[in-house]
Amino acid sequence: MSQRVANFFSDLRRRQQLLLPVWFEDGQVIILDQTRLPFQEHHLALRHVNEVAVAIKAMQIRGSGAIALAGAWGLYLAALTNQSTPEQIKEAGDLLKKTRPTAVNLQKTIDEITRELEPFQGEALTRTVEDRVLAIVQRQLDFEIRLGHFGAQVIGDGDTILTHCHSGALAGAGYGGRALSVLRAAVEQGKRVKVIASETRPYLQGARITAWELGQLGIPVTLITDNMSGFVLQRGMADLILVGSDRVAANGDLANKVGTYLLALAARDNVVPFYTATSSHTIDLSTPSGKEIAVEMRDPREVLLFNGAPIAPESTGAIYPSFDITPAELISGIITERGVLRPPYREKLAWLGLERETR
Ligand code: RI2
Repeated sequence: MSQRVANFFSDLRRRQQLLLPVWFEDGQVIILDQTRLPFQEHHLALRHVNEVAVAIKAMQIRGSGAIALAGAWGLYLAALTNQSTPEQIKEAGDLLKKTRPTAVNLQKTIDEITRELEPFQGEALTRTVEDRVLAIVQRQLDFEIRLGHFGAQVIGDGDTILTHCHSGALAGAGYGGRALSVLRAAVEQGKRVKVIASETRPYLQGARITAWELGQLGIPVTLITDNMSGFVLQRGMADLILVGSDRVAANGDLANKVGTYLLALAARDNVVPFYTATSSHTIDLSTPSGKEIAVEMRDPREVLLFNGAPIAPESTGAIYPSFDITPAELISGIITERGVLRPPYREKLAWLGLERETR
């Protein structure tokens, strides 16, 4: 590993309160195993890109930003392998892209690192991959801080924010990911906020990870089961809804953790603003609408078992779509690193997405 990578992380660590989901140390990708939170802070040391792919698939690292960065460091591992070639790095990228198909950040990050590597070999190849990975990590962190700043405008002093799944530092680059960057920035601006987190069956990202991360930040959090959101909104217990995003289609339709669509419907019925926090990297202009977004279908056993124990008779079937699609017309605003977009979205997203590609 170059001294530059070591310096990069020691500099990141010096910054206050960064919760890093993934980093690189002593020739290994280190991830905080999110399946063990909140009861154990256990780290995995991964030495091969295949191990990184397994960890992403197994949700040991998850969240659209964090899996993109894990994938990036996985490619760096591949590039460090003796006599690796651009073709081998591309193959490693193809393997990583298959792990979680819906979160476009992972796909775009892999493409960005593996594009036009053909002219490079040996140390120049490793160095090129390293340059790209470090630039991506830094950019993602900058995006989080900037989108947090813009998003904090929609948060009022004393607001209670309802969130679903976990869209925080451990799902991103370390500041606050998407949704929790907005809350973190609001608190830094002196606003008092409270959070209601839905548990997010079946992986319980809300109960286990959002609650843990907000605890680290000192932000009060109240847990509800997923089926309590309608009650909470009808009774006026939340001022706004704020979720992350795995992919935003060209028309503004949003793919996010399954259950988000129901929340958005209940938000409209109760006139509660519904926001997603995202970045230009998550806008997918090549996907016209939510209908064309590939939704990851996970193993039904993840629904039929809870902590390894069955919760239904053996003969019961199950499905597990990991995401659902919230139509653009249910979204009050899309928070990005360039500002808060208001409907109609199509032209604004096109500008932001294209502008990013030419930056
Ligand atoms: P970002 C999660 O999926 C959810 O969809 C969640 O909303 C998103 O990733 C994280 O939000 P999973 O990886 O901050 O836990 O990455 O299945 O937008």
